Amino acid sequence: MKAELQEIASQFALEGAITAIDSLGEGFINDTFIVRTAGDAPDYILQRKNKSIFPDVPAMMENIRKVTDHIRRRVAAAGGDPRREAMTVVATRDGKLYHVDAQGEYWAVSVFISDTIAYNKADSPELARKGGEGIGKFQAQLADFTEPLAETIKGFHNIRHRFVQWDEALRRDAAGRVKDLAEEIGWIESRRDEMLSFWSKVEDGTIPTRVTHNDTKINNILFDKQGEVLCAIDLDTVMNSTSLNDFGDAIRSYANTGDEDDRDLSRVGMSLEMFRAYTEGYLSQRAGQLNQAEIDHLAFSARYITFEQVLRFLMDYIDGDTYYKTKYPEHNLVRTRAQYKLLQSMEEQYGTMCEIVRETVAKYK
Ligand code: GN1
Ligand code: MG
Repeated sequence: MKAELQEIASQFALEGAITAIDSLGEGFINDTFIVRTAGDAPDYILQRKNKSIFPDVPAMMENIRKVTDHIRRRVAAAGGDPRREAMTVVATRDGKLYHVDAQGEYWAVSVFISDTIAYNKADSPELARKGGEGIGKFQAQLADFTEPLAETIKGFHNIRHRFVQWDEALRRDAAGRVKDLAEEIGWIESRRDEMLSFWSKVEDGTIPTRVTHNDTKINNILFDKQGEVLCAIDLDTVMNSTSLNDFGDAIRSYANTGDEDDRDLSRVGMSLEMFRAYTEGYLSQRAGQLNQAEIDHLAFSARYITFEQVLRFLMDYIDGDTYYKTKYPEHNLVRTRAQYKLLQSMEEQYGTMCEIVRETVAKYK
């Protein structure tokens, strides 16, 4: 494998000789490596992109290039350091944004930003506030981005589309698991109408479509050693969607007192303190730009995305674990239950969440 990785990495226009290639990170979808180089040259991130999940890797890489070029220009104009505050995609020696290996696998490279930290868990409200600022800034940097973006995964956060997949998964019952999941399936069905009714506001334009990251869990944000946000990474799902998805998905990640796949459900719940901190950071950057419908649905978006995540983990379990990487046979079911506990905790505290959003908007608008 080492020799093959070396061969693949050498297709890209890297500075400096390769000294080592190691596995990196916790992604559920792609395989990620760090390529170390000699001397002053930067290190690099090498990724095998999951082509069964991203059917058009070239279009995805084109999205990422456009968006990171735009951010780099904005950072430079604001007097920042574009090499640290933006992702930089590295092309192959013949100028392509990806390399296809002999097995037909797609590979891509970006510059590794050194002296940074990627957290798997938010351990303080201060970190959550900074994370909120980071995504707020990311959305603000892209507010004037007008180039078309490809839809890299069809209907990614579109619950109407997810319900079509869900109904098919139940009908297929590929792994014969449906009979044992009556309770869990009930969690999804009892919320179908409420979730679709939220989504119809996106469909009719009441809630606008913007450029969004779509995968804002905490380990997709890079912090420097002083705890400041440098930039958002993992831009595979950057697309046009509602900015609420980025807020909701971040709350799902930052404000969970337990782990995404906690077996101990007593650890799982939504921390109002972390919710408040993230909301503060986010709205400090975005309060003036969001319309009233977005503000009115900000708290609900956390329920929406967490519900969607329950559905997606359960659907993958029903399908026989074909989408997410799993570490043990029941992993997707454990994830389903842990995310459902988080959803219930959000539902219980929803009134207070709405109140916090109102107070924070008043402060920053
Ligand atoms: C996946 O790629 P990664 O691990 O950052 C997934 C997200 C899920 C997340 C759950 C393309 O994110 O949508 O919310 O796992 N990405 C894709 O942790 O499906
Ligand atoms: Mg990731």
